[in-house]
Amino acid sequence: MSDRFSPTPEQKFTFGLWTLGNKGSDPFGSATRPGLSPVEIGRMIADVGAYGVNFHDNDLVPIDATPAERDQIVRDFKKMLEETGLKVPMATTNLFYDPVFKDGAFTANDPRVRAYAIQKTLKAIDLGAEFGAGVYVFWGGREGLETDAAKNPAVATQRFREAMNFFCEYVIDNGYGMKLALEPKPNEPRGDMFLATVGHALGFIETLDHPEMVGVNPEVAHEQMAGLNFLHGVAQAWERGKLFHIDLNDQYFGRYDQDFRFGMADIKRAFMLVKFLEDVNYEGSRHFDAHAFRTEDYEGVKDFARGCMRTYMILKEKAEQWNKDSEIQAIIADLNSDQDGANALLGAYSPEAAQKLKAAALDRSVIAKRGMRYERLDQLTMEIILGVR
Ligand code: GCO
Ligand code: MN
Ligand code: MN
Repeated sequence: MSDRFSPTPEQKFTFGLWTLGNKGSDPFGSATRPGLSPVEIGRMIADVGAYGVNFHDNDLVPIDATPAERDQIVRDFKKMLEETGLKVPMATTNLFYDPVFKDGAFTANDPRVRAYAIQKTLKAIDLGAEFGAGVYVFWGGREGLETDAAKNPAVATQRFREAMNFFCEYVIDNGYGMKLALEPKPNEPRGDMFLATVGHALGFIETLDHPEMVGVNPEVAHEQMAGLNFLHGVAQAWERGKLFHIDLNDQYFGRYDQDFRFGMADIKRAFMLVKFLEDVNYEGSRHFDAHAFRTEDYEGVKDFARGCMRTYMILKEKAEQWNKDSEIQAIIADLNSDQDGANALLGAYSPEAAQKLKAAALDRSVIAKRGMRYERLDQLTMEIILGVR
């Protein structure tokens, strides 16, 4: 059944092979769903109406594949892409699963591990380029520690920087035209991970040799795990042209890494996020980095995937309603109105501007008496979300 909440290509909804292909295993139990081949997962992603599929190198090509096996897998996957029309907007490296990465990849203490991690990533970048991926994601899954005795975090930052500089030059050298996106996460699987939040990553990027090539891939759950306001990180990245990609899912604070269906846990935050992305015309992929409950079979996995996109589309419509709501807009206009011409006192510094500002009559007790009407604004927002307005 297709209706006005069905996925559209403009939204660039994507799923990773590892998301719909998730077999339901967790630290306490084994898989509850049979494994599928990359081609089968790709077909399922196309089936639910998504725009594209992303992968880690080893989601597609097993870590121990021979060159001949690799080539056959790549051919089969390309055929599936042609048949389904799916795109591959993003690719990434698995630098967390194999035991060699138990102490990290680019920030591991053993230089052999660092060299292997960079080697693996170079090959994975080639693989991504072969599929036309425009964004290459770096999630430092094992970049961290359990004890601060293990590593000097300043040295870890330097090692991370050296690796990212290497990849930028490699991408330039090969004319791949890719953008690189760092995906921060505060913890899990490591006790603490480096570049823990969007803010850490944005600060780090400015220290690279090619900051213009590197942005972020923020994930809802990762900021919410840390108790942060995800939208604020997203907005700060977007405002500097650094929002290259986004991982949508959901998460309750104070829990394990849940990877829930988008919008499931905190509908109001999901609404404000969709509103932001649509209001600013965010043009990147809307990637769902989540997976179905362990209780589901593959029909349930499809319900999960359709649910992610459908909730997004519903919230998009509600955001349009919010933007057109005359009472809401009147409150917003009033909140930002230039009471007593104070706008003229603001702006860039000059000696004159400073003089004028120092001389201005700004009566703080009068100003402080004003009610802001945020209670009404929030209730109106709630009523739109709840569907009664
Ligand atoms: C996680 C991460 C990963 C990454 C993926 C892409 O919490 O496990 O979100 O799913 O997004 O590895 O690099
Ligand atoms: Mn995650
Ligand atoms: Mn992610």
